[in-house]
Amino acid sequence: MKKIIKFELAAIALVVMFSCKEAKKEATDAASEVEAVTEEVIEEVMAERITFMMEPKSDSYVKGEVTFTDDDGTVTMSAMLTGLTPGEHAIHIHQTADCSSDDGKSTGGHWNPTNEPHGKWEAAEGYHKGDIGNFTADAKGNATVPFSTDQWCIGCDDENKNIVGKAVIVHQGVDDFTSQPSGAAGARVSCTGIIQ
Ligand SMILES: [Cu+2]
Ligand SMILES: [Zn+2]
Repeated sequence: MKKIIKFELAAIALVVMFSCKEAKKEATDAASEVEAVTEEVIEEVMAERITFMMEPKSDSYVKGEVTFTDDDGTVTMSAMLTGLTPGEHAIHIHQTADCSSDDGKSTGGHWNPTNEPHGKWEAAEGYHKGDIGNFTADAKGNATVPFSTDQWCIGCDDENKNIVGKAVIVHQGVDDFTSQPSGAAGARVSCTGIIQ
């Protein structure tokens, strides 16, 4: 909001500066330019963005930050994690935003509002809305996980899309995309609730 006020002040300042008659047209042009920039900033602020801290579970050291941004119907997730063992791990959205148990099982199973089998994201045989998949941690145990989809939303009325009230879980193991109901990905090593 600070930015918007600053732009409005700039607009007023510009109008005052160019108030003599010859400069009037110039002032109008400058003012409308400032107005356009202000509108752009407002749009940026309106884009829904929520960030959560992931906490270690199952005696792990895995923590980090996950951000969800809803930009015109496309939700982008960006997770930055540390404390992993190097190599591949699974990451899912589970059904309940409750990380209270030490093993992360308080989050329940995979978020699956459409009642499909567990699988690889967008597989023809079906997949859960929480089946994000696997990512790779580097030799230091760090990872960045990018993911984007128009099948999620942040706080909309469509319960088949709404990720609010669910949880993000990182696993010690790898999702095999075939074992039911959750890909046999092993212990839940990091957790956060998605709350608005
Ligand atoms: Cu999982
Ligand atoms: Zn699943």
